[in-house]
Amino acid sequence: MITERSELTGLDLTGDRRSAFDRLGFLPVPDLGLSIGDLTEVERLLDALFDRYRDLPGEIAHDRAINDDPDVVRIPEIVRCTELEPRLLATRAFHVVTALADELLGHRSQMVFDHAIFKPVGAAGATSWHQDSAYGRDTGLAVWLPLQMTDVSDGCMRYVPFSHLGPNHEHRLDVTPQGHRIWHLDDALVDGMDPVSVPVPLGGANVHARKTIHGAWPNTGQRVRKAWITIFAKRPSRVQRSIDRLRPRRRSVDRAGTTAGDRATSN
Ligand SMILES: O=C(O)CCC(=O)C(=O)O
Repeated sequence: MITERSELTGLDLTGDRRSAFDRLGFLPVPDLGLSIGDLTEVERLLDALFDRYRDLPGEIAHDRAINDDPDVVRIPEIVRCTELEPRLLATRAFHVVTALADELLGHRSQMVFDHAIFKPVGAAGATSWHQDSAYGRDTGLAVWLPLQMTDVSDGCMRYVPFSHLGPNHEHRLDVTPQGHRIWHLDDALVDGMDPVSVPVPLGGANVHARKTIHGAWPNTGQRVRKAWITIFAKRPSRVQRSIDRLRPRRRSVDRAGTTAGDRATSN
């Protein structure tokens, strides 16, 4: 396995999963206890959404790459998959990732956003470096669940260890030819921060905190790199939920929990 740093060497993954996650800002979970059938169930539902990719509105289905060729989609993304396909919420995979989020947040969690990125074969696009906090709230976490074994050549995730303990960096904004807004950090800045690549075996996942700097390699492999990403925040208390219900409703809330007017709507 090729990695930029010899994988997680030198990083302390000891202790319970929550303390390792709090320390590093991300956590590889090599085995979620899911069966092939559990993963296939998610894949079947997401495949059906990606079959509709070209028919879905641009706010929902778009290319995350800066790409001038409308015939080639380099980093196809569909956001709010669970709203389009609520059966995802009934999958065993969803229950397992929710339990993982509860464990790592040390609190009952709720999913606040989800999206899927299916990187095609032969149209390699790297997911640019960013902190999810560039899109809104800086607390909570994302569970990155690939639907196949994912090595560097398939387009695995990359993280900067401990970056969740540092600042919210100023991001640059790119607007794709289709009008999709992408906040990103310069490669040169992040390359100097000693990032690590984190391949995932089939049935595993990676989790990262919203302030953790991350990106993903392009898919240069032989199969579509499919990943379902669910974003969780601590579930507010019953009292807080009642107060929230009394507040005037915000018109549209993005994956980060900020209103559409605050910032872009995509990680
Ligand atoms: O799946 C990918 O390529 C990147 C995912 C990511 O960066 C994110 O969910 O914020």
